[in-house]
Parts: sequence; C-alpha cells; structure tokens
Amino acid sequence: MGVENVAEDIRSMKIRGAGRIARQAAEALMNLVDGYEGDSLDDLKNELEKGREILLSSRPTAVSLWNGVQAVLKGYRKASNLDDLKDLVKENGERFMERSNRATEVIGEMGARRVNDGDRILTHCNSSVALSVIKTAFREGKDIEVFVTESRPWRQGLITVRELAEEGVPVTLIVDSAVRWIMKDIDLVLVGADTITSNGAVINKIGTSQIALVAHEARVPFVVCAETYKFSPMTLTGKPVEIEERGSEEVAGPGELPNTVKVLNPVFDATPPEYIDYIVTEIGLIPPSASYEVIVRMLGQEFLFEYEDW
Ligand code: RI2
Repeated sequence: MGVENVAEDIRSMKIRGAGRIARQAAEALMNLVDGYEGDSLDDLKNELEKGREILLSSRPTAVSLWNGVQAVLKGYRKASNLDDLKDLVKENGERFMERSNRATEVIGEMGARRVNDGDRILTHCNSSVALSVIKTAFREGKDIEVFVTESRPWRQGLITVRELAEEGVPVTLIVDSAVRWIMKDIDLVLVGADTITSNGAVINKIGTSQIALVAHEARVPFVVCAETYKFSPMTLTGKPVEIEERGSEEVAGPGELPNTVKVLNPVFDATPPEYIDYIVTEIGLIPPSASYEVIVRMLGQEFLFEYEDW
C-alpha cells in the first residue's frame, strides 16, 4: 500500500494499535522506494520527506509511529546515490520490522514469567503486546482467566475477547464502568502503551488511568507491556504528548442528542508512574523511573537531533 492510503487507514482507524501503525508506516516507506521509477536522488529524498510528513500527520499521540518512521529513514539524507538510498531504506525498514516482531515475542515470554497459575487478569482495549503475554502464559499451560473492558467508544475490547476466545482462553467482557466492581477478583492488570514519557508516565487508551487508580487502591499489580520504541524521545526535550481528540459521532450517533449538547472524545490518558508496578520491554522488566535510561540508550540523542521536529 502507498503512503497516502496507509495514512488514511491509520487516520480512520482501519489500521490501529500503536505497534501496528508503526509497522505499516514503515512498510509504506519501503514500498515508496521500491516503486520509485525516477532517476533523481533528490527527488526520491523529497518524496520520502513528503511521505514522512503525511504519515506523521495521520495520528498525533502514539510515538511508535514517529519512532518507526525515523528508524526507516535513519541516515537517508547522507545517501549519495539512488541505489544506496533505496538499499538503506529497505534495510532500515526490515531491521525495524524484525525488531518490532521479535520484541512482541520476547515481551510475551518475559511477561508470562510473572503470570501465576490461577491468575485472573484484567486488560483494557486491544494491545497486541499485552495479548502476547497472556497468550504465552496460556500456551505454557497456566490456568488463567481474562476480563476485558469494552473500551468505548470504538469497543476494541471486542477484538480482544474474540482473539482470546479463538485461542481457547477463558474470557469475560465487562463494560468500562465495571472495573472497580471486578477489581476485587483480579490478580494482575496488563495493558499496552501508545507512548511512555521520560518520567515514566504511560499514555494509553482512555480509561487506562482510572484502571490504574482502582488497581492501586486494591493493591493489584498494574503492569504495562511495551516495546522500547513506545518511549518518547521528544518528552526528554520538554515536548508535551498531544492527546488525540476524535469526532463526536464516535460517541453518539446523528440525532441522538439535542444540538446544544457538546461531546468530548479524548482517545488517550496519562497514567502517572506511581501507579505502575513495572513495564515489560524487550530489554527487560523495568520500573517506570528507568524510562529516561531507555530513551537515551535505545533511541539515542543523535537519533533525536537528526530531525528538526523533536
Ligand atoms: P499495541 C492502541 O491504540 C491501544 O491504546 C493499545 O493499548 C495501544 O494502541 C498499544 O497497542 P489505538 O490505535 O501496540 O487503538 O500493544 O487507538 O498493539
């Protein structure tokens, strides 16, 4: 798929999930160089720059998209001939895809070590990384049960329950407002992340912070499952994370409300680090306070300063 189509599908949430949008954006840039039939190095560089901007403007919150795009374009400005530029983008892209897929597996394995036989797990929305932990634990023979929030307004919880049911995992769907009611029966909360800031706050699907608060009150471990490219280099430089707000039609259909009623539809919220027990990444289980280290070590300052929009 081309850059424009991928960006449109990300915007309309046909392609969703922080990891998936990063991988599809990476693939779109690889396809762009693959399909380039011109013979001008500068022209292809311009096309890549345009493609980058189009992809990054599709959704504002998940830093995985920014990190994925940067990983694919790393060093492209220095390429001195067309073939080198094409090879660089393809190699970068393949490395990122491999890293992303492998990270999901590794997080599954490491996270599953902390899942105990008999655990009742609560998860929110639809995170492929949190699901990797759950499925790995189940495949290892652990007797687990999973409770899934509906996750209004998009109801991605329904994707999660279907995925788990297919796997044979005992699973129960609950409405978002039932979280505090169910928490007394929960042993572990597992969620994904769209962005993790340098101070260890986790930006994830709206409602995540309420779940964290309730888990904290009930002394239930609250665990985030996220690859290192969900950590935001920009937050090191003081840039706030933009929380996406989507249209009112996602919350209430046409004619359902008097036209004087306003609807607010924020898509994500921030869970402060003090409510997070640990973050499972592909480089280990870390406390939220180690987020600064992850950003500096894994993403690096040079990487950050290669672009103007950090
Ligand atoms: P993985 C999703 O965002 C959810 O907030 C989910 O928790 C997060 O991405 C991480 O998903 P959206 O695209 O990368 O549904 O773990 O708005 O799949």
